[in-house]
Amino acid sequence: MRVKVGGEQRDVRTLWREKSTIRLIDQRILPHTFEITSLKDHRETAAAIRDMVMRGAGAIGVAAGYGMAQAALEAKDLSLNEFEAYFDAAAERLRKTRPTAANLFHAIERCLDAAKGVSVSDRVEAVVAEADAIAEEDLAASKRMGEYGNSLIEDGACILTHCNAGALAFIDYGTALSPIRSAHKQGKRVHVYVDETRPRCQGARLTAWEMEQEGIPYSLIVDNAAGYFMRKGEVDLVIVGADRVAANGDVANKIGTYEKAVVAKENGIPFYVAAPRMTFDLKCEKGDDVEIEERDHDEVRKMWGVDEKGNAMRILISEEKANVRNPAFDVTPSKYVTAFITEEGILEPPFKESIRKAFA
Ligand code: RI2
Repeated sequence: MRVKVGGEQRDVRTLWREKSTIRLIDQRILPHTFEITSLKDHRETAAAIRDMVMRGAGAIGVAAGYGMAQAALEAKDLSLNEFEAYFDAAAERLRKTRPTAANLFHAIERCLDAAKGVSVSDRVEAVVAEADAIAEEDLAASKRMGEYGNSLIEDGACILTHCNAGALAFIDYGTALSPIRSAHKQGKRVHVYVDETRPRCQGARLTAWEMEQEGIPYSLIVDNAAGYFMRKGEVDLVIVGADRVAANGDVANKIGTYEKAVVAKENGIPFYVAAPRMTFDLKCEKGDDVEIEERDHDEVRKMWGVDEKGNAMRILISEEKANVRNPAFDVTPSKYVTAFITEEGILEPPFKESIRKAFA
């Protein structure tokens, strides 16, 4: 993606590998501060996934793959038995970071499968190559989702999106925002309604920032306003990303997605989910089988921001010990999904068949 840093335009990926170090944009401090940070070993990478230094299903999948590559490199001088024990423990550590996004588990399994060579050095080489391949595939998939999804966007369209399924949620381009980028680049006039997406405000902090960087017209709205604009006829289509799609087409995505989908259907507005192969979990039969992450209660009680002098701060907005529930995701039943935008094309209902045909 193109970003403006200190008055200069610069092309940057969300995260990348430099030997055994991962370099990435620190998403916790955007949009107020743009900073590239480093993760030196797989333990730091696991902590960064858990603490959401980077987030988004695609990005955490790539980070998990890179984390496996780091673990392999850390163990390169061990005996074969010791290597296996170290590598399996690293996989377990990375698996425990965030439970919902399918990409994370697919990436770890792919790296475990790659580590089958006879010698430790063969295994290290294969794992590093696999991690790099995952990143490049994700990049190619998001570009293709952009091209396919662009065909669904008419000149003048108003598009609602939830959370951040943009370049920051991937290596670049994104899922839901990739078609919007393509449409804008092609000269179509689009307007994006950006849900703020409490509690972590990925819409307000990240999607709005991406729209600013690209010069795509948008309006930031509070989560509660989406229904208002849909009912008024000001939204032509909804595009969201996904953290896991079950074999029957049920979608686990950021909390609040379900409500948007129901209101879209009620108002006859198409509801699209943009997701690559790595987000589909064909072993998961239905959405109710997806583990939904519950996060820290302080995410609901408090908000992050900067004061008028630009100093970062976190403020309490409720009773200090307010009783809280904080599910990070919800499940949208497939009947509310108009179609999936994937790197294999647009998948239409019946989804059991179209998903199996595209990805089995
Ligand atoms: P991609 C986010 O979760 C949201 O659920 C968002 O829709 C999804 O990841 C985007 O992932 P979080 O990681 O579909 O910010 O773009 O909690 O890969």
